[in-house]
Amino acid sequence: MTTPAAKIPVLYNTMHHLHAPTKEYANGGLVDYPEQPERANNILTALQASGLVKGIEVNHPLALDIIQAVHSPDMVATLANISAEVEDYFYPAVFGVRSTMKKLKHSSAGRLGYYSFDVSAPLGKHSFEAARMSASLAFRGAQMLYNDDAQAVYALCRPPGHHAGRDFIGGYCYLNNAAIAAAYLRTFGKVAILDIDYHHGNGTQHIFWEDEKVFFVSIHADPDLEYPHCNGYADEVGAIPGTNLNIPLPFGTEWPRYQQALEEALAAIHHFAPDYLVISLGFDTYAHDPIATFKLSAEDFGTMGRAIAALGLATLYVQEGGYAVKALGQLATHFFRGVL
Ligand code: SP5
Ligand code: ZN
Repeated sequence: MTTPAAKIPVLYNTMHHLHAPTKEYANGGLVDYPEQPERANNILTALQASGLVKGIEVNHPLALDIIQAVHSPDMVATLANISAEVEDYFYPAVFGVRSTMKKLKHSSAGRLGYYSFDVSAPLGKHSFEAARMSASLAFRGAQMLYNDDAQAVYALCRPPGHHAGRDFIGGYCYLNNAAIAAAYLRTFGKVAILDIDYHHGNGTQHIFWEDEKVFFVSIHADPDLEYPHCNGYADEVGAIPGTNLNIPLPFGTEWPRYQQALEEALAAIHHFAPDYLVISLGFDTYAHDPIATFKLSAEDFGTMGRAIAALGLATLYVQEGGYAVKALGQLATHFFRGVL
């Protein structure tokens, strides 16, 4: 094996441990919360051992005005306030019908439900701080790309972000890390976002729906069958047609079909000719993911990394989902070996 030319900076912070819900609601009962702190630990440990990366700890909480460039200021304030006040995890349960409400009132239960689209993003005492630090990693990565510090940077974000829209949270996501990075980079040029998480990135799509400088492309399980159900269909092409591309795939998709979709996505990105590329990187397309159905192998992630890097673009990799907790280190190692 040859020695890699340059190590990939991996941006991390350990305070995500303080955000650790234990249960989520599913089908009439409670099940273990899949989005656990061990996910990020295992990835970092394996990457450090691989010699492929250079770890950089980021400790700077992201300025609120940078978050508010992407998210509704009232939502950000609501999440911060509720998070600071709660003792145990607070779950949304009443989803006010927006069109019937004159004004959003003070009630925390009313407010959290108003800003939630599902029941899987509970707020604990440190959830907002953790989400804010997670966003800070992605933002720092974007700055590093702009400053030409590296051609590829990995933000090891947790909690994930791609289900969070301008004014909604859900799907284990609070602040849209990839979107915050892309919104910064878009001030310097055109940005493509490629979302390869198993689930459609409905939040990211929402944030850039009307933005012709940001091309959002997502490969994911068909929302007719899979979460988030309401978005991710192929006919969602953006307010300006051609600025949004959804490639939904059937349950059980294996590598040959996935690779076709990836080639289609990469060709569309090449045609858009962006100055920067942001990857919403989910490992839940893995064959043994406990909540998903695709059938990719660890080696396939290496091929994927190589294909993305072959575009030759300055690229920020932002961690999203992936719940085969023990395998994540191995998957990330394959992926970034492919990138290098
Ligand atoms: C960031 C991210 O990957 N969020 C995903 C949130 C998905 N939550 C709902 C999953 C429901 C899927 N049900 C599958 C049952 C498998 N036993
Ligand atoms: Zn996912």
